[in-house]
Amino acid sequence: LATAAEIDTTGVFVHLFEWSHSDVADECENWLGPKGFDAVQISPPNEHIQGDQWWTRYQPVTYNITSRSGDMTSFQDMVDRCAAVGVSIVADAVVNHMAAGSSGTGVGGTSYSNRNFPDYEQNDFHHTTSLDVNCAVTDYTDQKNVQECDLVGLPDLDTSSSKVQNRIAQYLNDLYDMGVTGFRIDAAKHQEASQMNGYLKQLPSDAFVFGEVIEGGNEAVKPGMYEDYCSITEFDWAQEVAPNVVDQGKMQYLNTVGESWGLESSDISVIFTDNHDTQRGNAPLTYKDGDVYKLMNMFMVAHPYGYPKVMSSYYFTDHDAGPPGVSANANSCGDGSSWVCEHRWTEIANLVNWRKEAVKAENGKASVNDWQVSSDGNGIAFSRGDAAFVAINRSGGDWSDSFQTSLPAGTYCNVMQSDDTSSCDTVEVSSDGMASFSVPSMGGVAMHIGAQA
Ligand code: AAO
Repeated sequence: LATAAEIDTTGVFVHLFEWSHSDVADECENWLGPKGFDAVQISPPNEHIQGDQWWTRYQPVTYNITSRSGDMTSFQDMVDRCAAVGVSIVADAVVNHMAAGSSGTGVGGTSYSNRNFPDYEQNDFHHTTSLDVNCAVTDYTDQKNVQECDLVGLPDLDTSSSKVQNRIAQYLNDLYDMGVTGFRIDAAKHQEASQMNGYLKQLPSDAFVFGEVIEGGNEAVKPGMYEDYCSITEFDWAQEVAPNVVDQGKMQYLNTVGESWGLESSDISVIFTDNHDTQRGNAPLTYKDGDVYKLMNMFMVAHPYGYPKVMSSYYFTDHDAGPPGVSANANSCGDGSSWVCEHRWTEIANLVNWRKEAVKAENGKASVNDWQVSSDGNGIAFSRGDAAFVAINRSGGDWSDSFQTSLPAGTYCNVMQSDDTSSCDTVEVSSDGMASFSVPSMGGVAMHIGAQA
């Protein structure tokens, strides 16, 4: 049994979308470990259909560990090397359905035919008039339609069956035994919650699980139905927060973001500015929006609500386009044509250890204090306990002020610029906690007790 740290949902994790196992392993050692990231969500590691599109990964053929990201050996090497630097692996588990179509061959060479796979026969899938036919998900106001029909033509596993539950549990436990401690349950909304629990309850209790359940107005299936069994994706966080970052003068309203905004409870909510679907759909902001996007990520990582997941993308214009054919570690991050690597943007990356110091000092009681707002409502500043302070400025001009912090007197790195204590730009905090500095337009200033010059 490989060892990996239990996932700490007060931290921050990153989705390295479509990264290869060997690139993820390098990134853990070179970047994610030192910057304090808690975990990496990887693309589905199991055998999928052939093809260049990114979404081939969401059509399983077997649960063998072989995929565009690499084989079993590279997978185990990644899990071990990440665990060694304190970074856990969250596997994207595609277990609601199998591959579509009348026949095909997976990337590992396994053949399948219509609703027939090595692990499942036609009777293991939901069906209607005959074993090889099923209805389509068409009506989100009807729970049975959502959970027993096929999502975009993908054969829907009958999760009421104990055979199916046990096979899924076996797959997830195999991953756990290899050192994977977290799971994203893809299309969890399309499985009845207690049936999903039929396999989740077979996992060790320290596994971190979150279900992909998109809240939709007037829909029959709600995130709340899953909360007894796992954490959930809180898609509304981005929808509610983004207008306050995009529109002028509204940053000032962000201090109360959380349950009072109608969001699910903080301790079970995974939040993100965008994900691999919404960045190709209705995400309010993505990497394509530049600085405004960066500001929203800064707020996400600094503010205590939810378990933040940083999206790390590749450049795309074509919705279906698969990942670039070069390694993310061949100096291709941020080159404008291959990997975007949002998680390496200084202001996002250096706030991860900032959040860690804040959480450590808060002792389980998340707090936003010293809330300060600029005169135009575009600038916000706050402390987290007495360990961390941040100022974020969304206006077109710099914001110069004297700020109240709760930090002990000292000389701190402005970690938005650099966390290198031997060369960073510094901020002086006096014995009454006051500090005078200028917050750059469309940027920020941040200090924490772990980075003192
Ligand atoms: C591909 C082809 C298809 C082909 C199929 C089979 O594209 O043309 O039929 O193969 O051959 C991914 C791709 C699919 C791809 C699939 C398999 O996105 O295009 O199909 O791989 O290769 C629903 C589900 C949610 C799902 C989402 C895409 O509830 O679980 O659709 N996401 C996951 C993955 C995703 C993946 C799959 C599932 C399948 O993250 O990458 O698909 O494994 C409303 C509903 C949501 C619904 C959306 C989209 O959302 O509430 O439940 O998600 O619509 O249909 C506002 C509203 C909100 C609304 C949202 C989006 O926020 O409040 O209600 O807007 O419009």
